[in-house]
Amino acid sequence: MDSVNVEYGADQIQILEGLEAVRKRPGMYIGSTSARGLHHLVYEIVDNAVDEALAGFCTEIHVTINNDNSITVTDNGRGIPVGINHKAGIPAVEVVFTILHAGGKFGGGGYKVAGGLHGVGASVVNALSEWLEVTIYQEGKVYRQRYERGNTVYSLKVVGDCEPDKTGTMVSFLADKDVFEEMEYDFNTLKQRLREMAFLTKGLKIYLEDKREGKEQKKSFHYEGGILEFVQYLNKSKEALYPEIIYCEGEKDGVEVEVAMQHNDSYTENCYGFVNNINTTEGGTHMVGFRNAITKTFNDYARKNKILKDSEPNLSGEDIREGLTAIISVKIENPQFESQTKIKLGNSEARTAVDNVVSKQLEIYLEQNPSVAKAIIDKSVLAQRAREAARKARDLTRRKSALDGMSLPGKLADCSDKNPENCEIYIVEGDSAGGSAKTARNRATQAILPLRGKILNVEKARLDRIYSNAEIKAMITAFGTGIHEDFDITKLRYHKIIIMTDADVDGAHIATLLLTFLYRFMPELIKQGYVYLAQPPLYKIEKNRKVWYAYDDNELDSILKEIGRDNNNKIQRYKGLGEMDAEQLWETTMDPERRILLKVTMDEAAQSEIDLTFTTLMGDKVEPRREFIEENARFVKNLDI
Ligand code: TTJ
Repeated sequence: MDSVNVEYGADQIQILEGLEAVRKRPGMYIGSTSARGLHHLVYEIVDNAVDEALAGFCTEIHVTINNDNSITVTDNGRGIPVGINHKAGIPAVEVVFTILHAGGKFGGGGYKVAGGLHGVGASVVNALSEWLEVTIYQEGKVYRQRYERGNTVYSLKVVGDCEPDKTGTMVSFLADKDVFEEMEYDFNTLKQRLREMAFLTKGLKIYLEDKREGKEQKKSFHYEGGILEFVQYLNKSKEALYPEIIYCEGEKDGVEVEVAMQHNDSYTENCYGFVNNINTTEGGTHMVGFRNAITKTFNDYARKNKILKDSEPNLSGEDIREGLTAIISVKIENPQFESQTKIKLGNSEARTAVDNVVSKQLEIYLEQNPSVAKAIIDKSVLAQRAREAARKARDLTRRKSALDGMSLPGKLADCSDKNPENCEIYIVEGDSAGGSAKTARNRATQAILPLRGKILNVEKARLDRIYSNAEIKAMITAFGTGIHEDFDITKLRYHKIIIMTDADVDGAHIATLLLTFLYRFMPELIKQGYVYLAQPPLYKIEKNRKVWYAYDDNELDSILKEIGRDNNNKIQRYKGLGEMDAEQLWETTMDPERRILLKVTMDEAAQSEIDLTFTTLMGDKVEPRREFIEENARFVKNLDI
């Protein structure tokens, strides 16, 4: 063996140790080994191709879920370099796939994603795959290399010829079933992230195809308008306050800034920040810069044009952002992320860059579009008044609860145990079901809060109305957490909040209204896994004094198959919780030993899609809602408990 080979061997050992670390603690690199981690593998590979698109060399990306559950990602970029990387002594492509944290910086331009849960490098995907194959098209040749669990199976080799002008990279991999608890890809999850990617990279065409048997489907995304179309998409189920989308774009101190915004007539703010295409769910300096800019610019404009009198107070940022949908996208060479979760941007130059670009361009826009400016400021003034009224209402309840020692709502049948970890609260639709639930419950640990009829749709009400709504007030006091700036999760009185509604369309609607309230006003409860949906049965089957319950039609079928379909069967379809007596309700829906609870979860990576789900389901426009329900039959089925 000559010395070069010895060195090569030494390198290999180091490489293996690196990837072995990934296999030992996969969670450290991809967040988790659940379904979320599995999907991160795909995003990780796609991010590399998107980087090539951002650098201006790739126009199309294809993502395929193959029938064997492997994934193929193809782009038409320059192709990962196949030449020897002098530092490592192996082809650059092999460096990309076998050396940890070799994010692919070859000194070329473009942005590398350096933070977030992904952006950890293609080698992590390789380490966590049963096999991975990379194919590169360059200068008329097709190169290929294969790895298994991160180990090289064969060195990079030429496997054929291609058209001389064809270039690109193709990566296929099969996630390792020894690593992941969940091996099923969800088409919708990938679809949402890829759609977001396409919005954020204007002009880029992304194709998603599911080739799994029985699940065959395709979807493609291509937005010449980029984030401008993103805002349009997010507002499609709402009434816009003005027809155009305000758009600002510019560069300062190495930070590229792109902002699109439009107000709608709702009362919620939907502003999303992205850094190098990663959703910064905890915000950061770019968002601070954006908020500063719009607060200052609108107040200046309102004063200058006498819409706000000298005697009147400034509009607050919150007032101006009421009903605002905005995308704030920055591209930055070296993003610094704060916080554990790495989704909060820290670079101060991002704040000044966004503030500058938006302030300058928005000021000009408002001068040129006085009717838009007036519509936004009028809405902000109304928001300001509502907020003032809401504050007074809140102060009043605060003072009252201080006086009478935090009185719980009258309708609440509380449990006796005072340790929140043991306690659950059932939010029950209707007084009669509430009555049965009160009789049925375990008084030590189960509290019941009955709500009357339909609860307020918080998507369509201003703060003052929301805070003075009796049902909402009852929930807030029962939970004990307070709300808004008072919210304190450590004061939560129950570690399970269980929504129990009828198993019909109305029940699903009420469940959705309740979830919307929790999502908008107490998202921490959902994020930390305290919120559940009860699952009452749909059918009761009786035969020869024996009783079975079925929770859906399939289950009814299999029970009937088992016990035989004959005239002795008595099948009752429950129309509502009220039809069950207390004992049945306990047996089927409330007994911790026998009941089925659905935990409500949210994929924070898909924040904008969750918002869209609620605004579409709860909004005024019928057409988008119908389309949404058709497209997302599964989600609705989930709600249609
Ligand atoms: C880097 O700079 C020189 C020319 O090639 C650039 C590059 O790496 N391009 C590139 C990487 N295009 N596509 C990729 C890529 C695509 C997939 C699907 C997966 C990975 C790991 C990289």
